[in-house]
Amino acid sequence: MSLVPIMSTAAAAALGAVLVVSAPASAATTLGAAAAQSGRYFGTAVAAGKLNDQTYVNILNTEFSMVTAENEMKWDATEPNRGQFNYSGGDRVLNQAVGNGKRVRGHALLWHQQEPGWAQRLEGSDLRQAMMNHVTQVTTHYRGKIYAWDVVNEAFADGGSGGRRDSNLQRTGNDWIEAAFRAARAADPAAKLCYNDYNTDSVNAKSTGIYNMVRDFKARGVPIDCVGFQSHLSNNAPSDYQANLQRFADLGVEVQITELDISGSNQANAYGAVTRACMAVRACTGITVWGIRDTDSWRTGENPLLFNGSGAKKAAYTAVLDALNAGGPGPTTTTTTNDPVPGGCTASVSLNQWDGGFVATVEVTAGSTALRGWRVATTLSNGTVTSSWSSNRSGTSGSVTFTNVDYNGAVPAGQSTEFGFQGTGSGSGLTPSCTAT
Ligand code: 9MR
Repeated sequence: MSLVPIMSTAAAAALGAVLVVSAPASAATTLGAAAAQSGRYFGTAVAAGKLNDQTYVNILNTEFSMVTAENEMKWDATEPNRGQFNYSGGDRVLNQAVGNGKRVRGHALLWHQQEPGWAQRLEGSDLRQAMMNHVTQVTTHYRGKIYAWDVVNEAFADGGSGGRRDSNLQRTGNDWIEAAFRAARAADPAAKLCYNDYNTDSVNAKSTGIYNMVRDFKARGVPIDCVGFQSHLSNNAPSDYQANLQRFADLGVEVQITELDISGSNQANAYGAVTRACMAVRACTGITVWGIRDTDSWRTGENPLLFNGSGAKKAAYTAVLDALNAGGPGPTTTTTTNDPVPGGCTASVSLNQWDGGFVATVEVTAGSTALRGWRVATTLSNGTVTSSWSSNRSGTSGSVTFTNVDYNGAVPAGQSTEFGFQGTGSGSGLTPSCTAT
């Protein structure tokens, strides 16, 4: 038998007790603000062609803190002819987002669908060369502007094999995925690099195949930072949805829900469950829905989104907002398999600027856990680095990244180390961001 103590509000007040029966008064009223309370983002896919639709843009600007171009950064859009790049649609989506204080997920560098016709006709080493050039060119164009890239999209087969999908990309050799990640890292060291796929929302043969690839990449030092779970769902989130996210997180990568949409009469509950699962996994850094209104969805007639065709909030919206407001442990920075670094790090800069040149000194401070290594990403818009010290550097202007050298990677919890650089032009506007490695 169990005893359930029951006390009236009046009795509780008489005893000086405080009853909290509803969400905190500070509950946020938009998806982006609610997600930000735990250090996460809430995003949506955006179609450039809808940026003239006032209802669409109002919801976009009010509710979302991250944007993915629905089609405009794909291979067919960005390189319609070999070696001729067109960034008009992608830039439009990016500039609208950045201009309204949002960040951008890049989608997608290599995918067997939406290859331009000329690439579909290539095979072998010629195709491999074109693939790597594409990755390098596009990540260079967007260097320093992208929060995370879907470097490779949908490369694993459906069904029980757990293996790779056949495609002309795959036939260039099994190492095409790691080659793409390395090329992307070299061109934009500040962007997180993700593998993205669908039907991976539970522990199944396909997600396990990807899990094994990520584990192998981490073991061999292939630069992968995150795994995207598209989560095109019907009626329910799988019962092991959270456990599946967590097993990837335990490999030392971030996890992101990248293309969420859910059809069916249990939609609101399922949206709530997916959101709560992300909130319960520290390394789940954010959620993106694949469109704003039901009428914007690729799943015509299924009404799988958070706003109806008139732009009104649905029950699913409230379920998501409540789950975001309920909180959860904040996301971590990139962690390693056996030695997580949940404390992270911060970086601050002090600048000595004169007419035509500058010296910047950067202080790296460990969080609540000792650092074993660090990476500091900066954007230098109007200057050029001529030399640097106490760090390894990649880049001279635009996106410039510094990593520790062997003698200053280890920093005790709460303590600091310094590095610096000097250059010509202006060093103003530096906002360094630190990642524990
Ligand atoms: O939503 C996109 C739709 O407008 C395109 O016609 C389609 C082309 O294949 O791609 C859709 O987005 C896909 C995304 O890029 C990758 N995962 C599956 C998405 C839905 O098909």
